[in-house]
Order: sequence, then C-alpha cells, then structure tokens
Amino acid sequence: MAHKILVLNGPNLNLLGTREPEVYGTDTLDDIVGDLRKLAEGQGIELRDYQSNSEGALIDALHEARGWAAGVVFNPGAFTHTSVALRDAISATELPVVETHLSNVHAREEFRHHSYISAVCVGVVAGFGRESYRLAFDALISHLQ
Ligand code: CA2
Repeated sequence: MAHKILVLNGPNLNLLGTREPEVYGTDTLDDIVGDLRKLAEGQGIELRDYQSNSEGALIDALHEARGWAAGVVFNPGAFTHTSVALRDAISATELPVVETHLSNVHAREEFRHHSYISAVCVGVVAGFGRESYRLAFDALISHLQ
C-alpha cells in the first residue's frame, strides 16, 4: 500500500549540526531527512518534509497534512513542552503522529520531562539521535500496515 508521510520539524532544528554538537550531534537536518528519503524510496512511499520555527506554521502544516498524508513523524522541538495548540492540532487531524526526539528528554532538565503532545500521538521515540527518526519512521509504517 502506497503511503504519503510528512516529516515535520519544529524550532531551532534547522541549526542541527552547526551548534551544540555535544547534545544534538553533528548531523544536519538534511542528513536526517535524507536517511528517511532513502527508506521511503525503497518502499515506494512519498515523503514530504517541512521545518519551521513558528508554532502557527507547524499547526498549518498539520492541518494541510490532513488532506494528503497517512501519518506524521514529528519533532516539535521545545514546543513539545509548551504547546496546547499543537496538541489540539494533532487531535484535530486524527492522523497517526509519532513524537520524535533526538535527545532523551527524560534524562535532561525537568521542564523537558513533560510533553503536551505524547497523549495524542501513537507513540514516542527519544534518545537515539539520528536513529530516533528512522525508528519513528519504521514504527509509523508498521502502524499503518
Ligand atoms: O531532543 C530533541 O529532539 C528536542 O526536541 C530538541 C529541542 C528541545 O527543546 C527538546 O526538549 C528536545 C531543541 C532543538 C534545538 O536544536 C538545536 C540544534 C542545534 C543547536 C541548538 C539547538
């Protein structure tokens, strides 16, 4: 079955590979999305990706995804810990969303331990760096099959 998947990334993730390599590694967002593109191509899956530093633009992308995507791999960045609006947008789309984090948010500062979106996602992957995205993508495809 052919699927269309959105890979959505939130604030500051455009800086990956250029700052704080000790926390977020040296891979760029293009490297990470490139991994998923290869995986998707091998399975006949169409992948679209979008990154924004703006909460409203991420909400708009989720709303639009409702019209074309089968599911979403989503790293909401710091909005994970602040945004009721993103949670409501995920609920409204009724799409399966996999919450994805490079770092193990539970091993970091306490304010990162709570996620507003986990409860409306089909699952959460955190702590495996670049690999988190691959795991999330595979899990989403399994969920859809
Ligand atoms: O671990 C993750 O993927 C996070 O979603 C990353 C967010 C953070 O606020 C979440 O708690 C966990 C931060 C992304 C910032 O990315 C940067 C990349 C390079 C340099 C600075 C920030």
